[in-house]
Amino acid sequence: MYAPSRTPADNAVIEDLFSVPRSRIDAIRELEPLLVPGATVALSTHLNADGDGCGSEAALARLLAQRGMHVRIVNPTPWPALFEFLLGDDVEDATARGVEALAGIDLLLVLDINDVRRLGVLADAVRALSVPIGVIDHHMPGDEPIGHVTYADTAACATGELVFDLARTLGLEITPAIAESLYCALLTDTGGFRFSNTSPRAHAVAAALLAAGVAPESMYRRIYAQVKPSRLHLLREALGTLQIDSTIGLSWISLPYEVVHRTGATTDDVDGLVEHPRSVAGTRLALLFRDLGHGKVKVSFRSTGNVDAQQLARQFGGGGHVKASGALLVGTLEDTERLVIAAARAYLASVPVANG
Ligand SMILES: [Mn+2]
Repeated sequence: MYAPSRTPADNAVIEDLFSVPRSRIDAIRELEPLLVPGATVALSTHLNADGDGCGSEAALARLLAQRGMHVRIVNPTPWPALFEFLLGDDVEDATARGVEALAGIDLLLVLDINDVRRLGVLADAVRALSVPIGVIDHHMPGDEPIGHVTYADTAACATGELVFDLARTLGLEITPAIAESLYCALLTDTGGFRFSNTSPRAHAVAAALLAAGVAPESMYRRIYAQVKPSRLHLLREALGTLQIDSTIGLSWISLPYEVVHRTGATTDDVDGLVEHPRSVAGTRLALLFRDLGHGKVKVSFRSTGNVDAQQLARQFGGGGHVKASGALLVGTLEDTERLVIAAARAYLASVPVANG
C-alpha cells in the first residue's frame, strides 16, 4: 500500500473532497469508449481476492450492467466465503469455468493489480488475449504490467475509491448494493479506517456510501465479527504458551500438533496468531512455532522497526519479507524452539534498539 504525502493545505480544502480529481476524470474518459452497451466484459483481480478486489468487482459488475454491458467475474482463485454476501443473483461469477470463461469477451478489466503474474492460472490466457484490457488500480505497476488503458492512482485508498469515481464521472447510480460493495473495499483496505492510506477523501467517499444506504454496523458484523469458535479455542491455548523476554524485545508462542488437531483449527485460524506476541509492548521480534506433526516445525518470524526477520529466517533455510518471514525446520518442537530462540537472541543483541 502506498501512503500519499499530504500537506495541511491539501487537507483544508474540504469542499474539494467530494469532487473527482482531474487526472482521474481524464483516465475515466479514456476508458469510457471501451464500455460499450451490449458488449461482454470480464472482471478479474489478483490471486486470493481481498475485500477491495471483491468489493470493487461486485460494484463494477453492477455499474457496467447499468450501462447495458454483459458482465462476468473471472478470478484466478475462488470467491472467498467471507465476501459471498457481496454477490447477488445479479452478478455472475464464472471463476469455476477457469480460462474458458475468458472466451468470447470483448473487454477485460483487471482490478486492484497491475501485474499479469498475479493473475495466477489466468496469466497465460490473459497474455494471449486479443481484446482490449483495462486496469483500475491503486498500486505501483508490477514487473509485468498489463492493460491498454490504465486508470490508476496510488493516492486512492482502495481500488473501490476509483470505482466510485468512475460511477460519479459516468453518471451511474450508486445503488445500496453497489454502495455496500464499495464500502467493503474501503473498509478492508484501510484496515477499518486505521492505516496510513485513510485519507480525508477515504472518509468523504465513505460518507457518500453511508448516505447511499450502507449500514456500518451490519458491515462490521459481516466482515469482522466472523470468528469461528475453533479460532478462539486455539488462541486460548496459544496464549497459554506466550513467553516474553522484555530485555531484548523477543516474544513467542508455540503450538504443539496435538493442540491444533484437538481444536479443529485450520491454517487460516493459525495465520495471524503471531500478531499477538508481536503486539506486546517493546517487542522487536515475534516468533510462532507450529509443530506440523511429522517431524517438522513451521516457524513464523515477525519484526518491527529496524529488525530484519528475513535475515534470521534465512539462517534456517527460509525467507520472505523484512517484516514477515517463515522457515520450515526438521526436528521436534522443543529442539526447534531452543535453536531458533538462541539464534534470535544473538541476532537481536547485534541490532541496536531503534527509537519510535
Ligand atoms: Mn486494494
